[in-house]
Amino acid sequence: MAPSTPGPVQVVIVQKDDHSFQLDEEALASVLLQDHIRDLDVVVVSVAGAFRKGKSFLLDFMLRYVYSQKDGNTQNWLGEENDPLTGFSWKGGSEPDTTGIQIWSEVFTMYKPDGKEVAVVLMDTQGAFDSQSTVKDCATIFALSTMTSSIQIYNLSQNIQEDDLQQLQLFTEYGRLAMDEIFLKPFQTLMFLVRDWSFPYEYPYGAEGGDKFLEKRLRVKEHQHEEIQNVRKHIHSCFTNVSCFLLPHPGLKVATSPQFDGRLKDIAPEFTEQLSSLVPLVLGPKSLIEKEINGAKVTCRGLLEYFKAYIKIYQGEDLPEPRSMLMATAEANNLAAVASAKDLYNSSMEKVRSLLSILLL
Ligand SMILES: Nc1nc2c(ncn2[C@@H]2O[C@H](COP(=O)(O)OP(=O)(O)OP(=O)(O)O)[C@@H](O)[C@H]2O)c(=O)[nH]1
Ligand SMILES: [Mg+2]
Repeated sequence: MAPSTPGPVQVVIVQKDDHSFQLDEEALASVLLQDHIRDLDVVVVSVAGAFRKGKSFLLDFMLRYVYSQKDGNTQNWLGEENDPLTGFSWKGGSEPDTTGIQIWSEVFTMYKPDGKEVAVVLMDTQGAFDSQSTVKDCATIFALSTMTSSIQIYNLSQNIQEDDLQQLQLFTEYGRLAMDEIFLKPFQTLMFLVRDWSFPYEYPYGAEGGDKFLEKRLRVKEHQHEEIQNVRKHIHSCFTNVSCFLLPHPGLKVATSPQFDGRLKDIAPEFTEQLSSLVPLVLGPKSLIEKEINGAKVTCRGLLEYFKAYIKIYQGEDLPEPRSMLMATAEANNLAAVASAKDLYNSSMEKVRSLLSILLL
C-alpha cells in the first residue's frame, strides 16, 4: 500500500561509507503497483544536476501544478502569496540535502490531448559533485535517472559550460553502456534548465531564448577541435529531443535568507512569471511524453522491472569505472568506444543469427 499522506519515497539508497547502491524494491513497488495506475503508460519527470542548485525547490512547484490539475484549479496553480513551499525536501545552506533517488508517493493520472490517460511520476535526485560522492556515485545517479525518465531536466547554474557538457557526455555514456539492446537514440527528452540566467538582453528568459541559446552552444562547426565536436554529436545522438529554458534569478531572499520558507511573496516576480510557463511546458497535456524503452511504451509495472534490472548492472563489476572529471572526456570517449563495439558485436551476432535461421530452413 502507498503511504496515506503523500510524500517523497526513497527508492534508491546510496551508502555513504562504501558507495554502494540499493534499490528499495518494496518502497518502489508500493508506489508503482497501486491498483489504479499500475497498467497505465508512465511519464517520468526527473531533475538532476549539481548539488545545491534548487532542484527540489523546482519540483515542489511542479507538485503544486499537478495537484491543482487534479483539483481542477488550473488558474491559480502557483499558490497563495504566503504559503510555505512543501513537498520534496529542500533547504538553504551549503550542505547537500537530497540523497539517492526519491519519487513522489502519489502517482498522478493526467490526460493527453487525445484523451489518453497516463500516470505521471515525479523524481528528485541527489545533487552531483558534493564532497562526499565519487564520480561513479554521481554518474550512477544521473545515468539511472536518465534511463528511467521520459524527460530529464539537467539543472545548471548561470550558463551552459563546456564541463557541463562533458559531464553530461560521461554520465549518459555510463547509462548507455548498461542498456542491453541496440538503440539509435537511447534516451528521450533532455531539457537544459539554466538557473539565474543573467543575460536576457542577449537571449530572453524562457523557452524561445533558451532554444536559440542552446542551438548556438551545441552547434558543431568544422574548425572546432574534435573533442568539442564529439561532445556535441554525442548529445544529439543520445536524446530524441533536446531543449533549453532560461530562468531568471529568484531574488536575494530565495538565494541567501535562512528564514525564507518558499512563500511566493519573497520570490522575484520575473522568476514566478517564467515558472508559470516552464512548469506547464513540462507537465501540460501537450508535453506529456510516455517513457519508452526500445521503442515500446512502459507502464508503471514495467518501470519497476526496468529499475530492478538497471540497478543490478550498476551493482555488478562489469562496467568500467568512470574516474575523475579531469579524465572525463577521455573516459567518455573510451566508454563511447566500448558502447559502439558492443553495438557492433550485437548487430553482427544478429546477422549471423538470421543467416543461420535462413540456412536451417
Ligand atoms: N540562486 C538561486 N537559488 C535558488 C533557486 N531556486 C532555489 N534556490 C535556493 O537554493 C537553495 C537550495 O535549494 P534545493 O532545492 O534544496 O537545492 P537542490 O538542488 O535540491 O540541493 P541538493 O538536494 O543538495 O542537491 C535554497 O536555499 C533555495 O531557496 C534559483 O533558481 N536560484
Ligand atoms: Mg534536493
